[in-house]
Amino acid sequence: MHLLAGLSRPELDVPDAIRVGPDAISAERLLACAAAVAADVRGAKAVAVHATASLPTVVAVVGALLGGAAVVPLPPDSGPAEADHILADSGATLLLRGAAEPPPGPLPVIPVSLSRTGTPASAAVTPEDPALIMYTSGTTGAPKGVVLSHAAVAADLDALADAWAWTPDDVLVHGLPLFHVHGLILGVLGALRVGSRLHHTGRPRPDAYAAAGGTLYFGVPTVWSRVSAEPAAASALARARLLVSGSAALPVPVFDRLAALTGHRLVERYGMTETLITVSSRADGERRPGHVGVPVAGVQTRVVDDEGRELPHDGASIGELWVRGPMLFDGYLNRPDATAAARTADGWMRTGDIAAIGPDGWHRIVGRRSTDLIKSGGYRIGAGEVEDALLAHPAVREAAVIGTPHDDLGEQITAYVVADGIGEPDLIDFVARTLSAHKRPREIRFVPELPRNAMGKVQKTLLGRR
Ligand code: MCA
Ligand code: AMP
Repeated sequence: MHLLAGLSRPELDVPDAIRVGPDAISAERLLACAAAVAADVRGAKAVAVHATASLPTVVAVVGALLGGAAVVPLPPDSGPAEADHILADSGATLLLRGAAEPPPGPLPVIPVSLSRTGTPASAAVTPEDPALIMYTSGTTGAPKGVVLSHAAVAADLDALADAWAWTPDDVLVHGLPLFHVHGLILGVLGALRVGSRLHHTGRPRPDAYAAAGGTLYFGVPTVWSRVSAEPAAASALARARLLVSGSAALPVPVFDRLAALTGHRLVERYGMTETLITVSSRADGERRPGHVGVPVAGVQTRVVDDEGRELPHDGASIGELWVRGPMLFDGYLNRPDATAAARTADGWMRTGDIAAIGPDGWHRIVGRRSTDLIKSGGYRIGAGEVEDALLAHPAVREAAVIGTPHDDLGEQITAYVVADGIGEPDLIDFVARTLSAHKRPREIRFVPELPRNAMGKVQKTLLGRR
């Protein structure tokens, strides 16, 4: 079955089947617009998509997939170095983008519009072919390209449709960015595979969620926290069928407030770019605050100690979570070393998350192994990348970046910097010119020196206390 099989469902045969912000389109029209893109990309192995939250982005992604090219979503606010890295590393040969702002850049640009159509004809793709290459931060260095096959994406979306009883009768609502797994793979390709209508609200604002009148809602914990702070918006969601949270830990008080305001106990699910979504609570099952649920169809999980020995599923033994299943990535593009380090020979992904599994199979995520991966507003940010951006400023002598607790964002990026003659706003601006907006430090604490151990390594665990 084609990845986007749901596009032929009669439920999508309406003029506003797929809405993004102010623009809406029927599935038939989407296929016709995407066909023009598919003809343009035919023969290309990978194409980049300037992934604004807009309908042309959806047309570009569908067109590229139908044309047999792997999609490389480019965050629209990427800094110049970030964008150059993604374009060069991915091997993308074309850049697809809405017609509005033709950019300078290294690649030929294909303008994508809602008025140009072609004749639908899918290229021959096999399930093993790459569907997407998603760039994601590691603890150090530039983001790595996560290669996800058509088969992996299809397996995950089918497992989620099963877990969430997601059908063509649903109307999916969210306002998440279209360059990550959550907003793009689950939030767009999921709807187009299941055949449910999609209403993307442009931004994930509580009032927009309330006005959309959907049945199935996606959000990161920051979004749900903001909804829970607006009782009028929250109560409008009482009419929905299912509210789903993911990408970071959902605080128990937010779960409780939403239950009181909406009557819904949120479904929480867990995943990562490299594995897609592997664990979730179910539409037809219990919802347990502070827990992320049970493995979705086809997934095996285990927790292991530092030597890789499996720990008992007793709810108390805490170790690294490993996952295995048909939705896992093929590897990091051009990085066999990093792929080998992340995965065992028999196919387990070492997630880097610390978890406990109960005797009933319920998973609880306790934290991360490394302090160098930060989750802020649901975005994954590598400390090393931000440190490199800070150190590029001539006034900065040393820099160490950590995540510190933040009521709204879960964690905020806090930088400890040894520098002469520069202030906080100027340094934050400097980073913002190099990296995407969400990678900017929220706070810079200037210190005379960084705490180091006898080997000279910065002791980040001591930093949060300063
Ligand atoms: C931000 N601002 C700043 C700074 N940082 N200003 C000065 N200094 C800073 N350091 C500005 C912003 O530009 C914005 O301005 C305003 O402050 C508010 O920013 P913020 O608090 O960040 O809120 P926001 O812009 O409303 O964004 C919150 C958000 C966003 C909507 C929740 O973080 C978001 O879209 N997160 C989703 C991330 C996601 O999709 N992750 C999925 C990864 P202005 O208002 O002027 O713009 S995939 C994944 O994790 C897996 C597979 C999974 O499990 O799903
Ligand atoms: P990303 O690659 O951006 O998808 O980030 C993946 C990481 O997000 C995981 O390794 C977890 O640390 C975190 N994550 C995703 N979902 C959850 C959740 N429900 N609870 C706690 N952490 C989560």
